[in-house]
Amino acid sequence: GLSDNEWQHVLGIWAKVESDIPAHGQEVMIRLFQVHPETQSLFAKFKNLKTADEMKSSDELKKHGITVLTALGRILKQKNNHEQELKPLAESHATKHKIPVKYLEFICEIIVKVIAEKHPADFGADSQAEMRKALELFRNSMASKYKEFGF
Ligand code: 89R
Repeated sequence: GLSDNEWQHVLGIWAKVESDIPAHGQEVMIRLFQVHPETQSLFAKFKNLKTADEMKSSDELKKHGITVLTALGRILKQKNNHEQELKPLAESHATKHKIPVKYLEFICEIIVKVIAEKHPADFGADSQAEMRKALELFRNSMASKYKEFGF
């Protein structure tokens, strides 16, 4: 797990993400689709978006980015006690959307990169390492829930 101090830093950085959730969410989703196009094909509603410009002007994509980062923020704020928030998300992503753990790794890495680009002065190597640790905890919990759901 993370120490109290590490959680404090992680949530301090997350407050910066929350200063503009739509812009961060949009950037994360667009980057995910560009770097890992196989992830875009999982969304019936985004399959038609071809260029970064089309993605940028999609209200649906913007809305989804907000949904994802809001859900992740809620989980991070529970620190090590995220079971209740995490369970329904693990269930839908395992049994309904069928999202491999590998893809969770992709998006977590992209989230770190997007924060680093948007907040270079506040998100140095140590902060990045703390955020990676928090996201790894999230992914590990998702992976173990996935197993419970037989995925
Ligand atoms: C796919 C990661 C993640 C990844 C989908 C992926 C969309 C929160 C992928 C629709 C798909 C497909 C849907 C359905 C979906 O369903 O639980 O409307 N996700 C829905 O047809 C993540 C992460 C978080 C997260 C949510 C929430 C919903 C949702 C909330 C709606 C409610 C529900 C991890 C950061 C594959 C591209 C917090 C990825 F590969 F990146 F890991 N979701 N999603 N997602 Fe998804």
